[in-house]
Parts: sequence; C-alpha cells; structure tokens
Amino acid sequence: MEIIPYRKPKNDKIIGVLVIILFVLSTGACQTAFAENRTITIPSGASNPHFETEAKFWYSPPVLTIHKDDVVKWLNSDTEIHTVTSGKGIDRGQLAQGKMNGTSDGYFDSGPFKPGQSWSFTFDKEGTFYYFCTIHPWMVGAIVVSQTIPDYATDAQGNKIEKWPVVKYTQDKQIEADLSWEPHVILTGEQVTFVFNFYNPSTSSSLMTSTPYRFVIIQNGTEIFSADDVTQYSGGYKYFVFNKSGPVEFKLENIDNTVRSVYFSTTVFDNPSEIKKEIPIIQPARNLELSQATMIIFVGPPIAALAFVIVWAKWGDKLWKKKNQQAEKRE
Ligand SMILES: [Cu+2]
Repeated sequence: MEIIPYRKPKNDKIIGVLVIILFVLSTGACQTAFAENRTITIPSGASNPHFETEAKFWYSPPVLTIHKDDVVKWLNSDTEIHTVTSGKGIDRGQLAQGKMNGTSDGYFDSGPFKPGQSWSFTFDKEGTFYYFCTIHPWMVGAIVVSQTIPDYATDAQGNKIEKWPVVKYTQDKQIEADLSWEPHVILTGEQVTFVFNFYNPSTSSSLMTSTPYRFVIIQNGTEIFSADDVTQYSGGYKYFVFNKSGPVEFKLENIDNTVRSVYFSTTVFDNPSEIKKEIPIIQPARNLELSQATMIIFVGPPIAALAFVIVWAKWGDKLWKKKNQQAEKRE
C-alpha cells in the first residue's frame, strides 16, 4: 500500500486572498455613522436668471445627499445678498410669466446673508427638502437626507443579528430551520437570496427528505409573497426583490404538511440610488443643453424647409423642363 505524505493544502493562499477581498468589500459597503459637515457654494453670478450667467448652478451642488444630523453650510461666494429658504422657488416658465415669489414651507430660512458670509443648518429628519432664494426665487436647490443604513442586519425590533444563519425551532422543537439571506442588509430594488435548511435537532442531522413547506413574506402586515415548494436534499432557496422599505417577516410554514412553522424578521431600507432617481432635475443656472434643444426645435425646421425650397427650385425646374421637352417631342 502506498503511503501518501501529508501535504499542506494549496488552497490556503486562495482562501486568504478571498478573505481579504470579502473584508475590503464589506468595509467598502459600510456607511459612516458620524455626522458630517458639507458645504454648498452660491457661485458668482448666481443671481442672474439668464443663460449667459457665469454660474453653472445657483447652488453648487444643486442636489446634495446627506445623512441625518449632518450639517450643511451655504457659503455666499456671489457679489449679492441671498437667502436659503425651504420651500418651492419658481421655474423658468413662471419667471417668463413674471411670477417673482417662491413659497416657503417654514422648515428652514437663513434670512438674507451677505457676500462672503455663510449660514449653516443641521438636518435632523429624513426626507427630500427643496429650497430657494427669496430675493431671486429662480435660484433653487434640494437636500436629500437619506436613511442611515446600518452595516449589519437587524430583526424587525432593531436587534442586531449576530449569527448567520439565523436558527429557529418549530413550537414542538421537532424541526430546526436555519435561514440566511444575502445581502444581509436588504435594500429596495435589490435582489435578495434566501437560503434555508431543515434539521432534526435531536440528532443534529439534516432532513434528507423531500419536505414540503410554504415560504411566506409579510411586510407591514400584508402578505406580499407565498410559495408552496418541496425541499431538495434538506433545504431550498428563494429570490425576492422588495419594492418598499419597512419591517418584514419571513415564514416557513406547513413544514412537512403539518402546522409546524418558524418565522424570522428583518428591516428593508430605502435604496439611496432609488431615492436620487425620484428627485426632479434642478435646472442649472446656465442651460446650454436646453438652448441647443431650442435650436433644433425652432431653427431646425425652417432650415430644412429652406433647403427643400432650394433643392426644389434647382431640380424641380429641370424636371419640369425635361417633362415639357418630352411632351414637345411627342407632338
Ligand atoms: Cu439670491
């Protein structure tokens, strides 16, 4: 008999690299929980509502996404007095009609502040907040205060889920169900994969049979998914995409066609990239794209018509003559 000498598995290095990659990925996905200071500049020329202003935006950046308790400072780098007032300013259409008043909603108001001065506000609630300048109401901007998304999953009560998979037992303790979901922190619009396995707790062995079960998802008290299935080997998996944020429950019920069930819970968060998509585009101070579009709409058709007339005058005339000549020949 041949004796196989022990060799250190070569996989060690690969596993090491994988662990490092996973670590980098997981820390990269984390969001800082500390309050930040952010600055918005009111650029030179912002008070000019016309396209030829040197300012690219009235408030720069025009849409700023922050977290709750972040401090935003507006710095007046223009040569005129401005305000930062929450509410709705006016758009170019209203400006053209001579409307010169925005509508403040009372959440925040800097009052007038001079060139070189700044004004700060701490955002203590989540949501999207529009603002404008009461002196120049076409100056508009928006602050998006996104939810602080933890870098760990919690149950619906907000307790951190420390161990994966989450282990639950049926009421009669006859079946152990291990469930995990990936990603652990669930965001709206992102696919979640649920993986689960059934075990016999007394023997710690898998239930290697085709066990019937029903997988149910309940969100905000409403059943949003239900599927009857049978385990393959000892478990199964399901994919799901949540459209709404809020607490959710996952139930594995009717296990083995009995009343046995287990339930798990967590919280779904609003996807920051989806929130951003909902914000209407804040018009830039200088809108070259718009003026180019205007060129195409208003200047394009007359040029096309003129070109047609020229072509017709040149070729149409020749065609006409040719036709006449042919007619003459026939005569
Ligand atoms: Cu202003």
